[in-house]
Amino acid sequence: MPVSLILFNPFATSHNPRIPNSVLQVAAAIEGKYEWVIVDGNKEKDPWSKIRQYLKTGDYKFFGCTVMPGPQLRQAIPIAKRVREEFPDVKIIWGGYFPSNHPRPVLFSGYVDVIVNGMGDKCFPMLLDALQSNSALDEIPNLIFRKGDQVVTTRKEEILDQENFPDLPYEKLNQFYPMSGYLMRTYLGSKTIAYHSSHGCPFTCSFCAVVPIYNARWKGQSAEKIYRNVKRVKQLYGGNAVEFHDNNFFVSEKRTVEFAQLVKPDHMIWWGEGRIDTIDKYKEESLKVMRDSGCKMIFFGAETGSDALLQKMDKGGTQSREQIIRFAKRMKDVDIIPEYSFVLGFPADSEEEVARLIREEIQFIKEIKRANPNTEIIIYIYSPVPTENSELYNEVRKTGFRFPEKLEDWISPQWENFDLRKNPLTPWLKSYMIDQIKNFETVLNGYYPTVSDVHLKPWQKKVLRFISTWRYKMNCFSYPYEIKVLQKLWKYRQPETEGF
Ligand code: B12
Repeated sequence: MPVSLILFNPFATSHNPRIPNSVLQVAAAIEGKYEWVIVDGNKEKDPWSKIRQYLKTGDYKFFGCTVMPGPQLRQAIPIAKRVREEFPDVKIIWGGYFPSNHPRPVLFSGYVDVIVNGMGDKCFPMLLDALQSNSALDEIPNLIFRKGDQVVTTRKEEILDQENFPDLPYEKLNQFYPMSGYLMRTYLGSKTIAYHSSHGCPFTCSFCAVVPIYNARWKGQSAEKIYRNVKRVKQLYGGNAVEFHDNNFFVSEKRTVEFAQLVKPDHMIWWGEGRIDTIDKYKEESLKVMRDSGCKMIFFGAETGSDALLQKMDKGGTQSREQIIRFAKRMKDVDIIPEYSFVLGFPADSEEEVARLIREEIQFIKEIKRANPNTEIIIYIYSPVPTENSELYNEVRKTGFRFPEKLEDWISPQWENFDLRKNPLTPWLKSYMIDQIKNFETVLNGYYPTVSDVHLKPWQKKVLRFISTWRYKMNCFSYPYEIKVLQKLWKYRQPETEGF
């Protein structure tokens, strides 16, 4: 009998669980060689009891878990710990952004044996073979593990060509959890498919967690492959819209246009994440083809209206304040909604300077809204990622900021907030500044409720706007309780935590 393993996707969201692409792609890589089962924490009330049932059969030798920072840790940590305690012979492997970026606390926890650092498609089957035969791991790429007190990081392999990767085993996932439960009702459609068509990003923004993993490399599937798979989900399970989960879907204009042309006859609305500077270089006809094919909204990291800060983030030179505003207008003309995300609360030389920058960003966001009121605004608070050698991260370290050294500390409420980029523990940000940002966000979302909240009725949006008008216009953001009460009552959707 082939050796079996459990792949675990810890709980990330109670609304709209997406197709668990991370574990599914890993499963595709070992299909035929190893038996696998999936446990999805988004779908199970008590995933541990399910995992335990599997392990008690004695058939499972490996436990693989994907982990992104934030609430996924809340299940990933205690469950890995229990696997170790009750089934000490089972090898525990973690992959995904969290362990790749924070290997030390993970490995020194004592309950994670090996980390897959970056793409797992090639190294994971090699790792399982090596663990099976008790052979050395040193020559296998993309791994991090411990030898005594030493942490060994093996050679990072070039980003893999995904064209010949096997297609994702949706049919098998469907046996564990019905695919219909993963096709979400969103602003884009009633059955939205989550598809991931590329890895990496060619840029090196110093605040971004993708950079340490992919080192400014990007590779994507061909338009034909993307279309074939999207069509497969449409035909098999009725998918009628697509949300591309790529870090940067739009790197290649040619690929984007080809995909748009292929998907146009299917009348599927689609969405993806891109860069302002990249898409600003697209030809007018390309934007038109995209819009006509169903591209209704694109997510962009606008980040800040300060050219100096853009420079510090390694995003200057190619993106500027002037361009951010001009591009919002350009998107209005082609009828694609730009979803702009901003990162507020960067470190500065003095407390006054940090506070001044926040005030300036608020006014900049209002300026964008004047240029194109349809622009959707997403606000994050800056939480550092360990991008070694970047000016920004060096500055952060000088303030005394340190990540937790003990894995369990990551699930304390403060650090969870840090991960959600809502209330980080960065020493330069004072609580009145966080209040200021959050209060502005409340008023902004009142005055301009997001179009992506499909449950909010038009009359509710009107009421929200009406009560927020005076605050928005007069820059009076403190204590916006009346707006908060309505947002809570009507379960206002915040793309920041529900989306990306
Ligand atoms: C889908 C998604 C979500 C979904 C959750 C999906 C789920 N698992 O249920 C939702 C929308 C809920 C979500 C929320 C958040 N997310 Co999120 N999310 C993503 C997204 C867009 C796609 C992940 C994915 O499916 N990738 C496709 C797979 C194929 O790629 P992969 O995960 O890299 O997997 C490969 C390797 O990493 C490795 N691997 C991964 N897991 C495993 C496991 C094993 C066992 C092995 C062997 C290998 C392995 O092998 C895989 C194949 O090569 C990524 C960005 C991205 N493009 O990856 C962000 C991303 C992971 N999210 C991120 C963040 C920060 C969040 C939030 C915490 C914050 C926020 N405000 O958005 C929230 C809260 C999460 C929570 N509630 O726990 C960040 C992490 C950054 C960081 N600091 O490390 C990312 C990278 C986005 C970004 N660019 O900033 N997210």
